[in-house]
Amino acid sequence: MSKPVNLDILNSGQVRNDWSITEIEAIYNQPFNDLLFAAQSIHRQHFNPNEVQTSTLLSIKTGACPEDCAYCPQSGHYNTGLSKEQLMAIDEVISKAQQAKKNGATRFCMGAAWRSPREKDLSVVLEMVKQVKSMGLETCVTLGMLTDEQASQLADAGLDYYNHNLDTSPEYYQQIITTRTYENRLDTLQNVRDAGINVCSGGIIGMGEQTQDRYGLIQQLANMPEHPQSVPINMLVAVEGTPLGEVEKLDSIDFVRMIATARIVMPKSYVRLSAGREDMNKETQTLCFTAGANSIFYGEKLLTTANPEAEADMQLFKQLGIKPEGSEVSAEELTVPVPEKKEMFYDATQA
Ligand code: SAM
Ligand code: DTB
Ligand code: SF4
Repeated sequence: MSKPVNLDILNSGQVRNDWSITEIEAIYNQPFNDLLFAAQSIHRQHFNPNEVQTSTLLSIKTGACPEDCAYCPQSGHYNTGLSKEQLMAIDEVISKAQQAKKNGATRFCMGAAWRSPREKDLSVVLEMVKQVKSMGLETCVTLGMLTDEQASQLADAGLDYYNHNLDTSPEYYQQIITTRTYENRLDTLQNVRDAGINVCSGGIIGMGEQTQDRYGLIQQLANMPEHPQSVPINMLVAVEGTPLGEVEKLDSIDFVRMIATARIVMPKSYVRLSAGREDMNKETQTLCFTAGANSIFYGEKLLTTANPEAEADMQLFKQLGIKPEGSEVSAEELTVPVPEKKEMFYDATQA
């Protein structure tokens, strides 16, 4: 029989790497107001509660990915109407990074639909990292699996963060991806950590998983040798043509519970309210900030799907008195002009 849990101790904000499923389950399922109070109290011990970090995403190589991730519009295994693109030119990436900086983002994240980078592609990405960093932006890339050698090359180029998600629990994982294993993912994260790069790792909820799988994902992240410095919690963006295109929509309270649980068990990590905001009202997003989310993807596009307009985010920040972290200007001063015509891009959810 497992030990009875003491919620006061679990909610106290100790930094631990030995969380049991029973403990995580107890945190996640406690009365909502207690959960929010604990998460917000812990959040305040380590962060300014009125600041949110802003990262802008760019897909530098889109589509035709050899992996079969069931949620992903970019997998070559499914027909989502997305056309295959070449690796973007360095100049184009730099001009997107300049725009992101002008709009107030402090981190620029570049994503590529690869199983793992080929040497000649990696050398181009290394140059992108160097140039984006020299503009005074933090850098993040997500390129699939990495060897230790590749991780060292990225570290030498000055990369700040590497994003590689565990996505779900080890048990549910087999239902979602068959072309690479959970172990492969943990190995890549180990290589990134060993190279001294900050780890950005989280997952997706709303993929038809049981709540048990959410506890399992949190347990895997929180019991790593070091908590990931950044933990993106994505709500599935259901894309027609993928195996998860028709999955039932997640309840927003469950999403907030997940954010709060991540905050409580990983007190010092940035918890990112990630994909899925386009489908959330401002009240749900506000609850996520109260629950300890302190990072967002900022800018009208994620990788291939839509994200709220920068203007709408700044409007919400102003209403809430939130300042974009590290930005030289407050949300009050920051005005992002709404483009007359929204820049045209392929939105995989609108195929
Ligand atoms: N190919 C690389 C990889 O998988 O490591 C990098 C890009 S991949 C798109 C980055 C992450 O985006 C995935 O691990 C997944 O967690 C998230 N993601 C992809 N499609 C999504 C969707 N439809 N809804 C929510 N999150 C998604
Ligand atoms: C993460 O956890 N979420 C981002 C980022 N890391 C790379 C990606 C979300 C992708 C959503 C679907 C799309 O736009 O293609
Ligand atoms: Fe490829 Fe990454 Fe999409 Fe999986 S999540 S199909 S690895 S781009």
